[in-house]
Amino acid sequence: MIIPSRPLSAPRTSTASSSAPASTARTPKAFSSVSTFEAGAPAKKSPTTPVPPPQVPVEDVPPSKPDPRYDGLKDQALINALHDAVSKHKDLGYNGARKIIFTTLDNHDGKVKCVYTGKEVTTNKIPSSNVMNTEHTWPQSKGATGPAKADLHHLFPTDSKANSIRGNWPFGTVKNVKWTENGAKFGTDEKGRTVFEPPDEHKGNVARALFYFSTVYNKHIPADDEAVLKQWNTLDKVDAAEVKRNDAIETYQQNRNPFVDDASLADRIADF
Ligand SMILES: [Ca+2]
Repeated sequence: MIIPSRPLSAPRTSTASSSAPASTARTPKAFSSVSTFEAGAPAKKSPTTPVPPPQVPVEDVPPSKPDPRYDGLKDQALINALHDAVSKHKDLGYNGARKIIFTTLDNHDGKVKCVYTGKEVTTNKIPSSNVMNTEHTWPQSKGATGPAKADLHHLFPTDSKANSIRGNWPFGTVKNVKWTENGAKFGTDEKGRTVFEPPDEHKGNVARALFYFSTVYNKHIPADDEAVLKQWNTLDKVDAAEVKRNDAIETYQQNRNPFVDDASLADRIADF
């Protein structure tokens, strides 16, 4: 993969180990438990009627009950509690994760849709990478490696061209458009930063995926990115399809994205 020469997100200096490699590690906590299962997977919910992909946020889903484990917590204390609660999960392996995405998780009536462009492919297997790819919302080149490379909570099907255009650029609001398709945009923002902007209906999903990733894998989100993501978390609220996907992922890897279960958690964290 060609990696544009832009700085990696900085480590959280207050907690990063001085001996940590110059990567994005926030704490020295080893990610040692990823191949284990949480005991007692929760019961599956009843099947729900498939919902069409919303062009605008559908009727808001009532937030699930506040989780008592997070009562009264904010900032790093909340991050720590969330990490302890959800980081343990099954490592599906990258091929395993991709197979799930293209054959069941994001396969609806035999079709898989790009979350950026809306393009669809008809498939019952992992398609050619010339057609559709697996998007790492948190890029592999910025730390989505090992178990993180196969973590379904931040993986989505994307058209190969759009996947390539996004590359490992940060997300942001495009002002000067260099490429656009179906609401997805690539270009520069008002500060001149090169950024990628997903279509409105995927903006909140991106934000909540990155909040999850930051929390589970101890990665810092740069301030410029975080400001936009928090706006998107509010703009594109959790809908039934996102809840259903969170439920389905739990059946595969035995953990949930708590920022989908309760989108207000993100506002209690001043600095991811
Ligand atoms: Ca959405």
